[in-house]
Amino acid sequence: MNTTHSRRQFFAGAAASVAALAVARSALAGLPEPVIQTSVNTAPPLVPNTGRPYNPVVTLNGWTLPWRMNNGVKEFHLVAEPVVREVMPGFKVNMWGYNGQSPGPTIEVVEGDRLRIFVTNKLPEHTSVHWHGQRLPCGMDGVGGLTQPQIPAGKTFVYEFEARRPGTFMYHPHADEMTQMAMGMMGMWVTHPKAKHPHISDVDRDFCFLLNAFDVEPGSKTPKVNTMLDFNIWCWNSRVFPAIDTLNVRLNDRVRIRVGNLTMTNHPIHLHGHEFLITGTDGGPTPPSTRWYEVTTDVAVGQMRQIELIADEPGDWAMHCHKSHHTMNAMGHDVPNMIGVDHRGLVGKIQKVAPDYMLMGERGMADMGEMEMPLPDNTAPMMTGHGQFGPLEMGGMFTVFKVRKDQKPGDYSDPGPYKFPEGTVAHEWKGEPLPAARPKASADATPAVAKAVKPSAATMKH
Ligand SMILES: [Cu+2]
Repeated sequence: MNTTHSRRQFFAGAAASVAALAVARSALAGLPEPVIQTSVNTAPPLVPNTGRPYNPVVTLNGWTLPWRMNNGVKEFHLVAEPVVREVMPGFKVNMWGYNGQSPGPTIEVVEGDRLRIFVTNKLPEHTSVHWHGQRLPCGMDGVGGLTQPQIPAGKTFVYEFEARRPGTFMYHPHADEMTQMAMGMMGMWVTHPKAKHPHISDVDRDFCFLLNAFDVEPGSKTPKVNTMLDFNIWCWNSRVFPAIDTLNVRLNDRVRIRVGNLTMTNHPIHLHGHEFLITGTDGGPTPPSTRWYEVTTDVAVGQMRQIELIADEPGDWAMHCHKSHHTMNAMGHDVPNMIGVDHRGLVGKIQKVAPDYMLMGERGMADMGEMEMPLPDNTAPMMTGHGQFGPLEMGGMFTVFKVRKDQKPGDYSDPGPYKFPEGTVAHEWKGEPLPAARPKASADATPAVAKAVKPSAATMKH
């Protein structure tokens, strides 16, 4: 992180604290002080020092909301408000979120906890909070109009319920949902088991993040909220590669990763180098007899998935959505196929009249990762990121699962690039050229498959 960036964070932080103070002094006397987060970095796990103990999660590029205990009730204070989220350095988006960030903070509680959650609405319109997946009294379910009056702008509502079952959950508005979710209003919720649970294992590392997506025209700062499918910024916790923090673990750690999907499409989440089990879904922990190993799991819209694995292969393992359009950033969709066309020098001229114009390279698209073509202000390059061997040509929903022998227990910091043991990296073959194996040409040029499926006169009669 460079100095300019830190300074910007400092000023943003100062402004946010002033805003929080102003609220605390007036309308919110008696409520828990709202905690505002100014950093986009992954916060260390929040080890509970009040309430019942549990093994905390780590939220990628996020944090856990602190609480206070009040006569045996855990009290949280969420503030729904406009925020500016740094999606990647140099690319800031006007979003709506909670307590200074989108997504909002992760809420972590223990099965059986009695909860009181104050929600202050600092948005320009009404809102509500739906506690996605929870068992709770119907009037606490947060569906504006159906189960409660909307929370008007400027007002604070209170939700009270008990965390009845352990698992991975989410929260989001059930009020002007299309707008408010397209603007980034959402958060994760983890309910830890109150005692040893037969279907929940103790893990060494427990990560969580949300899949979310935005439609931000290159050069603009505010998402378009009417978009149904054609999003161009594919995020994990409102960040895109290479600005999504890596998941850093110690060799042989048991690792749990919780993923929730609040985009408008499904995301097959793929991990390299390891098989994993689905140990939890929306409905809670899965019975072990229902589990099988996979390397990709599809997370459908509105779903949560918990995957679990032993990280027993050291290395820098890619972890990403397997839809290739979701591992690139803005401008990936409208470019024509220019393979074979020489267009050198054209892009700069065309961008003068059409700032978001980009061309696919004449040899494929890899040039775009390498050259970091000139971009309009405030957007994310379509294919970017550099590894120790060169450009990655990625973006969007992509990060790295880093498994290291010497990563200390409890240390979540990035260990840097993997040191590959000598002789274990794919490399150029410098020996004799090998003869290329080709199918033998025959006099009859019809491919074998076409021949096999060609219906015979006999079968056509039926
Ligand atoms: Cu995807």
